[in-house]
Amino acid sequence: MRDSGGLWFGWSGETSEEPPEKPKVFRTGKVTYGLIDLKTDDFEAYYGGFSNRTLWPLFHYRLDLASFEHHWYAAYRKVNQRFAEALLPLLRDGDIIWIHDYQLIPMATELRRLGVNARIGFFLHIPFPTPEIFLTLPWHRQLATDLATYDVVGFQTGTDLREFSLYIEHELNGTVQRDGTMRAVGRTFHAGTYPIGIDVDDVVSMSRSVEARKQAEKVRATLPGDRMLMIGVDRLDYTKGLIERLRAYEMLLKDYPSQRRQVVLMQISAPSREDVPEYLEIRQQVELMSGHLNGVYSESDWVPLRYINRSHSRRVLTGFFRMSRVGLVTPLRDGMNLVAEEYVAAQDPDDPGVLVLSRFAGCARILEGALIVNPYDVYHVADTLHAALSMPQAERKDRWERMMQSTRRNDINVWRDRFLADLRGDDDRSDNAS
Ligand code: GDG
Repeated sequence: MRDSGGLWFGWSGETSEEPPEKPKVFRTGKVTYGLIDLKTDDFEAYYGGFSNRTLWPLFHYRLDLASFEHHWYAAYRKVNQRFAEALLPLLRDGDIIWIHDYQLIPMATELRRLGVNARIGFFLHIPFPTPEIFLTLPWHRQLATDLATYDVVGFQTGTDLREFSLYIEHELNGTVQRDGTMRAVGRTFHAGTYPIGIDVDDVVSMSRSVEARKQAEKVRATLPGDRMLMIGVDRLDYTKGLIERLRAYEMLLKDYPSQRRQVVLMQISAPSREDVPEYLEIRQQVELMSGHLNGVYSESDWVPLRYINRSHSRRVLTGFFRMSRVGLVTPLRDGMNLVAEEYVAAQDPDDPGVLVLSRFAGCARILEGALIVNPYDVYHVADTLHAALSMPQAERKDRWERMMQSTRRNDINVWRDRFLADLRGDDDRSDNAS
């Protein structure tokens, strides 16, 4: 948008008892911003409630953590309606509209109700669950109808698209064609996979920046001899598999005593959604487990785990990635996971590190050269960590080159261009990327 211009519309980040009707509108460069405040109660039920305590756990296969509160759902619909009404006066003829993520599924329905004829696309950044899970949502039919109201619906992976197709065919008696054309609830639309990627050159240049190098050197100075660093960077979220990761690390230290004193794991977990009780719980579990692990395995001159519960700038993170022999990305379920691709792009081509990656992260389909693990099988993850730490340089280079090539082939520009081509209805509709 910075290059081509357009309108970015969304929540301002502010809530109040009596928010103004009209959005704040301002321009920076070629981009116009339209931002609305939300009523405090609506926001809590819409965002903290339905978005983050119903849809987020459900779509990540955590039925055990999902709550189905009817007033949350009512607020979800109301806020989407409010977004659509505030957006309407800002739309111009010829606009195409691209809606992002699970907080905004009803937007096409609301916009169509207001008479908007523009082409509207939707991209889901998180997984789409198997129908048996989706069906537990009391409003599954309404949300699926909302999705069918878009012209283009985009998913991260073939698995997400397959689960959605199964739902369309078996629950809505719809039809799904090989080219992604779907018919259901009286609507015809296109659904496809558009794996999101990163701005590779940006990450490469950040990782070589003075700031990144300076921060990495500071860490290096605390690691005597050839001690190796492993790194994990995730929002502190129960989908990211942090407990299982720490258990696997403990298993490594227990089963491979030669690795003790040789390795340090730096786990950076940025605080996230702290008002949601399940996030407080995962934080307490991680704190307990970290204390346990360091208590049992630390020695007077070596501490195995550095657990940091603060966010860092992306530039600094790239410096940490570059100096880490192993990148650990082991979510239990993840739409794509960009940290994995950033780890790859930040490596030194002459001496790259190894990526240990969950098969349940969308990017496992892209990053073939990673060591792929089942994060629930902590024994196997421990063995894989040992293999990663012992991997000869030639194999590390070979694996990294393959990962770097596919990261480039599936970068953020490819993602954007493919989605927008399909949304515009260009004739040469893109094939699904691999
Ligand atoms: C959702 C889906 C999907 C910067 N500082 C920190 C930090 N960052 C940056 C990372 C990365 C981004 O935040 C995190 O992106 P992820 O993709 O890893 O994960 P989610 O936030 O869960 O994003 C995901 C994504 O949307 C895009 O479609 O890939 O599956 O869940 O760019 O550099 N990240 C963390 N700590 C920091 O201090 N964790």
